[in-house]
Amino acid sequence: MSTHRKIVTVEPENSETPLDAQSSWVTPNRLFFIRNHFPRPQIDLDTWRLSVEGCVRRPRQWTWDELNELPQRTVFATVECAGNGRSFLRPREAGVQWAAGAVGHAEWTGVPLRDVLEQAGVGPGAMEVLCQGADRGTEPDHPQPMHFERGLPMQKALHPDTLLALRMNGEVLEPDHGFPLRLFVPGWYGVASVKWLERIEVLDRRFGGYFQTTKYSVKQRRGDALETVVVGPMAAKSEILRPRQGDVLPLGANRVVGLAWAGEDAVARVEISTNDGRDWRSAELIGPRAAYSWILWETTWQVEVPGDYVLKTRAVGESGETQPADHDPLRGGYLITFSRPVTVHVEAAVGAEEQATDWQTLLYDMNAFAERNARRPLDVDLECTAGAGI
Ligand SMILES: Nc1nc2c(c(=O)[nH]1)N[C@H]1C(S)=C(S)[C@@H](COP(=O)(O)O)O[C@H]1N2
Ligand SMILES: [Mo]
Repeated sequence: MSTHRKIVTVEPENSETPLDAQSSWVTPNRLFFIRNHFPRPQIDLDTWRLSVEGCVRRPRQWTWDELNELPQRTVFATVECAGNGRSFLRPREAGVQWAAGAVGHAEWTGVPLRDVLEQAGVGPGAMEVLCQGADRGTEPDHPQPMHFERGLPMQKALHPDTLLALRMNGEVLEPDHGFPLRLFVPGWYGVASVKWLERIEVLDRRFGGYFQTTKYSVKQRRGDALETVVVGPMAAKSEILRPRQGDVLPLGANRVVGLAWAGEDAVARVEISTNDGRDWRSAELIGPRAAYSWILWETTWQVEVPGDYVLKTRAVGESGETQPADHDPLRGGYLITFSRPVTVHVEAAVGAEEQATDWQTLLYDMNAFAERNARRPLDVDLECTAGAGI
C-alpha cells in the first residue's frame, strides 16, 4: 500500500492518490491528487489581491486577510479530474495518462462566491463569471502564453455552496492546491475550481477560452448534429478498492469494498456484478450519504466455485443517472466513467481467515489511517511510478 502521491508527470506536477491507500471518507491533504497545467505560480501574499471587475457596479479588491474575515461556509465534496482513468482507454487518448486516482474528497471552507459578487453588485445581463488563476504558460497547440481561466455560468456562481475556498480539510490551502485562494465548485469536475485565483470578471457573454473549448469539452449528439459541451457537472462513477485487479481470493465469503460518487447528487445506490455485467445486485452503502460527497460501499461475495471472476460496479445517482457499461467515444479523453472490470482468481485454499475482515475492523483501520496521515508534514517524498494505478 503506497502512502505517497503517485507522480504521473514531474514538471508541472501531476500526481494521483493511490486509491488502495484511500481508506477514509476524507482524503488526507498530502495524498490529494494534483493537476497543474503550468508551473506553479509564485505568490506574494503582501501584494496578492483578489479583484472583482467587469459587469459589476462596484469593482473592488480584497486582501487575503479581508477574505478570511468574511463569514465562512464549509462544504464536503468529491472532486475528480475530468480526465481521471484516461490510461484505461483503448484506443489511447492524448493527455495526462491518469490511472484511477485523480479523485479525492475533502472539506472545503471559504467565502461563498455569491457574497463577494453581491458586494460588488452584479450588473444586469451578467452571464458568466470568468475566474483567472495566476499561473500562465503555453500548450503545444497554443503557443501564445495564457492564464489558466474558466467561465462559470451565473447560476452555479451564485449557488451558496460555490466557494472562494481558503481551506482544505481545515488547513490553509497548500501551494499546489491553489494557495492563497481557489474557486471551489462542488459537484463539478475539478477543472472548474480555478486555483491561485486572482481575478474575477463578470461577463455579459459566454467565455470561449482554451480550457473550455479546445480542452475540457465533449461532443454530444443532438438529433443528427453534434454539439460541443463544456465539461461541467461530474457524472456518476464507482471504484472497487478491494479486491484489486489480479488478486487471488479464497472460496467462501469475500468482502468487496469501494467508493462511489454522483456529482451534485448523493449516491442512491451502488450495484455490483461478479459475472462480467450479466447479473447485478445492490451493495451496502456505508456512512454519510450526502450531495457532492462520495460514499463508501461494501458487500459480501459468497463464492462456491474456483475460477476467474470479472467484478464490475455501477453507481446510480439520486436523479437516476447510471454509470455506463462502455466509454462513449464522443467523450474523447474526458468523463471516463464506464464500469471498469476487475478480474480476480478464486482458489480453494488461500488464507480465508485473513480475507474475512469484518466491517468494524476495516472502519477502525480507516480511522487509524486517517489519524496518522491527516497532519503529516507536507514535504512528501514523492514516488515515481509513471502513472501506474491501483
Ligand atoms: N489555476 C489553475 N487552476 C486549476 C488547474 C490549473 O492547472 N491551474 N487545474 C484544474 C484541474 S483540470 C483540476 S482537476 C483541479 C485539480 O485540483 P487539485 O490540483 O487541487 O487537485 O484544479 C483545476 N484548477
Ligand atoms: Mo482536471
